[in-house]
Amino acid sequence: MRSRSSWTLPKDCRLALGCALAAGSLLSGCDGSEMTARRDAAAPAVDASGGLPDGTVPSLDVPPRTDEAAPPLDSSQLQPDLPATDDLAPPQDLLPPPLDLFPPLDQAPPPQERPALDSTTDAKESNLALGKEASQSSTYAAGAVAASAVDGNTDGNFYDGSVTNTNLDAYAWWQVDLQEAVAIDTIVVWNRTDSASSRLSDYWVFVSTTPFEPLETPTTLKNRVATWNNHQTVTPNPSTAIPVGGAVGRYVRVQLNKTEYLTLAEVEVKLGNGTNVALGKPASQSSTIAKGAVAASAVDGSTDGNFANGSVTNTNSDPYAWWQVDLGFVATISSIVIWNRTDCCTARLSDYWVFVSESPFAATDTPATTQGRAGVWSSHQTTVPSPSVSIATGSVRGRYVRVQLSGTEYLHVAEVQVMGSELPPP
Ligand SMILES: [Ca+2]
Ligand SMILES: [Ca+2]
Repeated sequence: MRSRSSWTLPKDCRLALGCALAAGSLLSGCDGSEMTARRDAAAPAVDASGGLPDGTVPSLDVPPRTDEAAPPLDSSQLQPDLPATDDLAPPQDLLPPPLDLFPPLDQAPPPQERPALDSTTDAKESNLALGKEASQSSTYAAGAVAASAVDGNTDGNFYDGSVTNTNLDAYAWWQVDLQEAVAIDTIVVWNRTDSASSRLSDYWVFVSTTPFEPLETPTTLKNRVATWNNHQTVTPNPSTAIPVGGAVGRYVRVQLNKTEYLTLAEVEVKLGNGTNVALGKPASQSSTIAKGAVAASAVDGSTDGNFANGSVTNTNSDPYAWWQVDLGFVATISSIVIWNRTDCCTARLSDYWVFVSESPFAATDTPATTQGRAGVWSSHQTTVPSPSVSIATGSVRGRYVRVQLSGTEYLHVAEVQVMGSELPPP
């Protein structure tokens, strides 16, 4: 809460000081009335609706937040429905084909002939399992290795060489090590499509930061501490998107609930946005130009960029002016959303850096000293947020988030949202 009685100078002095400040480019693009408006907003005279002193209520044309703009696609939208091959296949097709029916290795399509991904970078961002180390309870044939479910190819035709296949194991399983604990939003399981798809009709999905042991079963895992579980009894046709709700884990296992061959075309692990872990956390900045423009204004939950409405930060014209927040814990961060001031001076936020680290930043740190530091994630932004920009961070780990200008200028932000999830202690 900011003080409502912080300004005690007579009005004439207020205007004079406001003009003087404007003349010194303290608030370039704003005349003295802007400072007056700001001070009036902090004075008891302002009405509770946050209206301006002249009685009008500013309207902001705020586009929807980018993290809400794209609803997750339903897997059925991604792939046309395929015929239920089980209904068509004769009973003997329910067994894995004899080895001589497997495509000879020398005839298997070389990797470069597989469908090309639109963008390797984009695919890695959307599917964290891609290319990670996978294993399974056993491997039926050389062409059906565990890695086939993380090769980026969802083709479910076994003979195209991108489908896994275990032996007829009790509680056959497949799993992947993501190499880092992340907050998972969705796991998409892609089934074999050419036959035998009904083998994947009763299975579990587990997520944990603790590795799964080879002999663990759904019976033991569903009660294991700190292990997220989900029981599926619908056959993916060809895929099922399973909501995980931000459960944090490094290891993902798909395991049958019976003795059966386990075949998977692909398993995709998609990250969640998490929640705004910066909300209400301790924030600081290089300096504060006025009591109403404190660092906490950027983590108060209001993205209102109108300075007069009292939810925007403002430093002095400092060299490498900065704002930062301490999340209070190490989080896995998926994106950082920066909301700009909107009533004026938006171009001040046209050349800045965003830093993330597990270690605190020093007050004297500059972009030059910070950007190359070990353990610091950094992003250089040269586009003015209008009014906001969502900066994808992959799944970076960090506790401290800093926004810092590249030069000497006033820094003001309406809000900084750090989307992510708290990580359990290592
Ligand atoms: Ca595959
Ligand atoms: Ca705010």
